[in-house]
Amino acid sequence: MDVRAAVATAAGRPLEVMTVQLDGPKAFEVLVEIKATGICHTDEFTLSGADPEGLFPAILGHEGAGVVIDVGPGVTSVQKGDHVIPLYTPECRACPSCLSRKTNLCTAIRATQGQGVMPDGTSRFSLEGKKLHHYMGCSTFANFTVLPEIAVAKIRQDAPFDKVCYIGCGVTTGIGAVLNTAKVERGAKAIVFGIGGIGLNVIQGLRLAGADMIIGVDLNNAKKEWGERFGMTHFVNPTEAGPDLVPHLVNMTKTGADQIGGADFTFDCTGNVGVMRQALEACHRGWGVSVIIGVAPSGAEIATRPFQLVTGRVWKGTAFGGARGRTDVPRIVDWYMDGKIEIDPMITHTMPLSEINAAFDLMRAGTSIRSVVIY
Ligand code: NAD
Ligand code: 022
Ligand code: ZN
Repeated sequence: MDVRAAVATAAGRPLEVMTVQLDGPKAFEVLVEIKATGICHTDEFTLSGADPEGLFPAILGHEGAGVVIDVGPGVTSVQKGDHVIPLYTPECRACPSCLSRKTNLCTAIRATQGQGVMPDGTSRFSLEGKKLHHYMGCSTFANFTVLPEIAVAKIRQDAPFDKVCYIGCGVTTGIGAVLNTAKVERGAKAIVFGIGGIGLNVIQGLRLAGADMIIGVDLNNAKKEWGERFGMTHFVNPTEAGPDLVPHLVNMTKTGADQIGGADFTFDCTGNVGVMRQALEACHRGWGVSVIIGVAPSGAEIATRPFQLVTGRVWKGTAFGGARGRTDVPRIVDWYMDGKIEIDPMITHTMPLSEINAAFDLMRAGTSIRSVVIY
């Protein structure tokens, strides 16, 4: 069938909106009509050419929501008409990782997903007979896409696509990092580095978990108001705190009986390795946990003195907020529909597919929190 897609033709080039061909779903695959998609940093990372694993030509996009139009042989967990969110981290419930209960990093289709093809090794997308690559197993920058059955979360029918698409990446990553990865407890003191599309969701996750002190750190003073809107209690701009940002943050967390100071939990939502070090070192001696969410440039390395870990600080990372997509994503959609979490104010821009390149410009300029393409 013919579908409308924004094609990444080559690294460093704008997306080209055009008609491409899509084959129907094969065994254990589903055809989904994408109704809305968010634009996220990883799409830009790949489009720019900075991603050494980036493949071209490809149909990018990994933060979507839509409707099942058709299912291939063997599909049992979803049917035509179901509303779904594509999952770049699938959940097969049968691989050693899924069965371990210790990680959300399902390995069932990992190799082919990284190669930009479906689990049978072929692509469903083509342009004039030439193959187009899938992206992160999702390819939501097309109004129809084909996904493995294990890579869709079935959600309730009354959830608005143009909002819940954000649960396909940013919302789940931020809230999941707090609840699944850090396991933040009531009364905790936390520091969030980088108050963007991810950091704001970490902040609302911390509010949900009942954290007492939520310090936000960002170079951009405009983020103070944004953070406060979602539960941030204190704001620090590193350029105003001087060279001693870490001692400054540690001081802020000192309370009467405890004069050591340091946060119970910190989160890097910048992808900057210098910030990752600050986040670890701003943790409380003996028990502070620092979670890396930001994706650093390819080849980057993190450093700290071993003393920091020997004295009980813990460094962790998280992918998709540690969420098991088919299990956890429908629950997060319910939380949104029940008013437990907010999404609407974070979607600062919407546009039709024809204007998708403007969404990348807004993201590069730091003007948007989230842009959403509505098909
Ligand atoms: P964003 O651009 O919306 O926000 C980043 C924020 O960090 C901005 O407000 C910026 O001003 C701030 N910042 C930059 N440098 C800083 C510094 N030195 N100190 C303090 N603040 C600084 O980006 P986002 O959408 O929130 O994404 C953040 C990161 O999370 C990206 O690296 C993205 O790739 C990553 N991410 C990871 C996962 C995962 O599963 N691990 C999922 C989604 C996104
Ligand atoms: C999403 N991300 C950043 C912004 N939006 C993002 C990028 C990478 C990962 C998670 C979120 C990630 C962390 C660990 C892995 N990935 C490896 C998972 C594994 O090996 O099992 C990751 C993922 C997908 C892809 C590449 C890397 C891909 O499909 N190409 C989850
Ligand atoms: Zn993303």
